[in-house]
Amino acid sequence: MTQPSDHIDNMLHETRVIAPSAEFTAQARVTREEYDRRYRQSLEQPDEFWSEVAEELHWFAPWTQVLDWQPPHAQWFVGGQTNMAYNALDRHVARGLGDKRAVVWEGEDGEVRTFTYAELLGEVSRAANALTELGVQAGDRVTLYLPLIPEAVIAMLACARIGAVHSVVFGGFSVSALADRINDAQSKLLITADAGYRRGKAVNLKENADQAAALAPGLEKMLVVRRAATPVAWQEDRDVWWNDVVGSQSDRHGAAPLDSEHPLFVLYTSGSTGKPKGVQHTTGGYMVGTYLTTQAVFDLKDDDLYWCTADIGWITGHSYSVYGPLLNGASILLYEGAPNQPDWGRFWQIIEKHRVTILYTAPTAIRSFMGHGDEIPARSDLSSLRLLGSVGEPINPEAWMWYRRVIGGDRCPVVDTWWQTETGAIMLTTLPGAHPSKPGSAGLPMYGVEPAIMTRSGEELGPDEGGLLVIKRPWPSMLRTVYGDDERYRKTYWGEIPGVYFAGDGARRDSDGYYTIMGRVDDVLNVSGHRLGTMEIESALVAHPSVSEAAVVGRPDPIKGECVVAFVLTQDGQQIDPAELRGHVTREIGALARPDAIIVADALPKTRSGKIMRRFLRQIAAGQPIQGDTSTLEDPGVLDKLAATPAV
Ligand code: 6R9
Repeated sequence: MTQPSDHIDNMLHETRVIAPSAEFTAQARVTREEYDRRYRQSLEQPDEFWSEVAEELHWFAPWTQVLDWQPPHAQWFVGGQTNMAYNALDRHVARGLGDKRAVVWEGEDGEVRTFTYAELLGEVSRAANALTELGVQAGDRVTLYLPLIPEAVIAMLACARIGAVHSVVFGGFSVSALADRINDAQSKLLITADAGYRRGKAVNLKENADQAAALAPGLEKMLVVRRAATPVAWQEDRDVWWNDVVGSQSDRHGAAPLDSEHPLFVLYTSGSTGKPKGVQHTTGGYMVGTYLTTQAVFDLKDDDLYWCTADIGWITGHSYSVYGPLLNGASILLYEGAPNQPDWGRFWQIIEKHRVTILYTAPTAIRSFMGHGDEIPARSDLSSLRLLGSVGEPINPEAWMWYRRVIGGDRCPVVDTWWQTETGAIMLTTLPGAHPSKPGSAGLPMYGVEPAIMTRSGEELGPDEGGLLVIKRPWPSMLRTVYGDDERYRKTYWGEIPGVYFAGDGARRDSDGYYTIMGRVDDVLNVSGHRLGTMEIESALVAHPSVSEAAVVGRPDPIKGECVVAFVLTQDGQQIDPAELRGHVTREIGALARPDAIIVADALPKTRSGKIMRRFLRQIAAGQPIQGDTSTLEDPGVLDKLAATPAV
């Protein structure tokens, strides 16, 4: 891991402040006074605070202790029994919301499917009965490899309903990425589809699933949703059609009362070293955290139509496309396809057609839209929108301003929400009716979140000093462990700076208490809002027969935030075919990891102890002059040579 300096330079000086409008504040769920009071209560009387929130949800048995903190292991709502799917569905049907729209889904081809809360409960119950019939029991892991279709949400909720632990793998991931995740989680069942639509083409998921299954000896069954009517290979003793086994079940199912700390899901994310980590979340705390943050941050009201554009393969899709809004009884919109299908106006047409009121998307998408000009969104009526959100990476102030002006009509507040797969729920944000926004700055801590900026040695830094973002106390929706590797959990999150949660991001806090995120400090890239470990991409590169060594760094990219730059050494002076190598990385990991630039080198800049100095590679990749102390390098001459080598 590279050692960032203790102080991180502060490059951006943004001074614009945009206050919420009087109209928005007048109707907002949370005012400034309310935030101040509840935030103070959440830190000073955490048990009372969290009990009040949790009591709004249904528990089959009450908890006896709010928090049991045995650092670095936390248990929340100890002894309580609950069920995520019950709270997301049955609870609303029981309070008379059965006929309210839960999910409005639009396929890339324009097909629309709508489910009321009562209908969704029926479908989830059928799927839960089917999973049980297939032999899935509470605690078993189930891998999902699906396009963003209603069955994906139904499958997640069905797992939650019976206490099976879902592990959703993004449908854009490759065979080997899928196989690794099935094996690491020891899943018995894989739920997939024949294909999914992406940019007008049917992408054959079953084919990938078949190849992954061949590499995953523990996998017993494959449940296949028919989405695209594409021909598929079939293994009679293993494969079952969703329609056959789910369609024939009863639409009644009693949700299992589960321990508050019963695992809800595992989601794999990139870390700085080694293979992806299975981030483990549990039931009660995650439920309370996503429930509270969704209503406070998105100012949710009964008549909202809320759209989070994240795929369920990412944490944002878990917490804010599915669980958080359904826990609040909201109507959610889901869209299967690409933002530019058939053209860059698709999102705005969807908003106009369905009258979406809240939009939550990523800076990489916002920058792409911005690059295609103001005229395209201007063609659609966006007047239904009342609130905008951003997540996934730092949003540059110009993109923030564009989002507010062109999409939000200068009327909608913009919330920039900082959080992680590991945090489960939003940690830093402004609340739309309570706080002025500062473009580029995430804002203030959510309830119960106690952040600080520290040096590597644990010294707290003051206002406007850049350092490492840490969280000083446990919170309900935090990860509980790394699946199958608790040591890695201890070391990565609570061992870097002893006693505090280490987020891996650089940040600073201004004199108003607003936090601005300055990007990752570890060897993790953020490409289009998705975390990719440099290690993983390097392993894929060296797995290619003509590559002997590889180093990967990120380069700032106007649209993607960061893009992948690969430095490779060849095996015995072999030729590199760049297209071939890019195809290889796409096959090994997925298209997100595809290098934008490849630099074929004779040597990499290494210290005498053999550590690659990625700091210098980052400068070379960005076309910057070499800065910093090169004296620890074995051969500083390597740098000039690399800088003079054109990328392919
Ligand atoms: C939710 C999610 C987490 C990393 C995180 C940080 C970056 C996310 C951000 C942001 C600046 C924001 N990040 N939101 N950086 N401002 N509003 O994206 O989770 O995929 O685990 O990524 O993303 O670097 O550490 P995940």
